[in-house]
Amino acid sequence: MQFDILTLFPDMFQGALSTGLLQRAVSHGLVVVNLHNIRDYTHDRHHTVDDYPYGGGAGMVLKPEPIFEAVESLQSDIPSEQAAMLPIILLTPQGRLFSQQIAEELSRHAQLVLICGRYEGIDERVREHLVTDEISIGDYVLGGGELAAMVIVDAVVRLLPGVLGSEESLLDESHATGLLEYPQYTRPPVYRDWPVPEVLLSGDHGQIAKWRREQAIMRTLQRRPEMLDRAQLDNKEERLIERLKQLR
Ligand code: 6GU
Repeated sequence: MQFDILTLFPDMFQGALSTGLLQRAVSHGLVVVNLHNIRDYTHDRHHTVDDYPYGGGAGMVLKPEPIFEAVESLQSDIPSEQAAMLPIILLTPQGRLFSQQIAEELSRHAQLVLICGRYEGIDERVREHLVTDEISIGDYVLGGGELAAMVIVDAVVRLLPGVLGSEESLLDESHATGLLEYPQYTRPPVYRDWPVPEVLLSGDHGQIAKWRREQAIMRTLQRRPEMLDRAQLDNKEERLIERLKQLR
């Protein structure tokens, strides 16, 4: 899978790309990340990327020309049928809220273009005539789309076949199951005064799976009850939840 990231601050990505899961995915050839400095697509002697807003007001607005030229240059590198399908995603607090489901959806594409917004805004014609999707990573304001782009690349890359050690680690995890994760323990069996739940030491894998599922349901009910509306639960689990709700 290939990511083409348009940014004014390509250096911000070096840490994220040179450590951990992403570094491994890149070095194994599972992922290609190309960073494109928007400033390189200017033609004036000062490499101007922004300008004053028409109508006045605070702050600067990213100019449309370098962004159009950068994206069109990428589109011209691939067959036109592919270019017509290529997602051009603007990272902005005004976008649709990023989620595991959107990560899964994006992971099915062979290539994504991510445009990192900066400053107080971006010329609306970029939205209207170039961008195919707008994504936000949460209800707070960042200085720019770079950190959001890294969040999206991380969440998408770990879904790609061959990136995680065992494929199983995807199946159990929060948001994939629609539940929060069950508590995990490792050695020692007693730390200070605090023992590991006995069932986990029992070797009874049936009981362990049952306990974990119950813990995941209880934790979700406590912390994110709205997630239970969309979780896949059997009748017995539905009854457990009703009983737990009575206890509260
Ligand atoms: Cl994608 N960009 C910015 N600037 N702020 C954000 C965001 C994106 N998502 C949440 N806050």
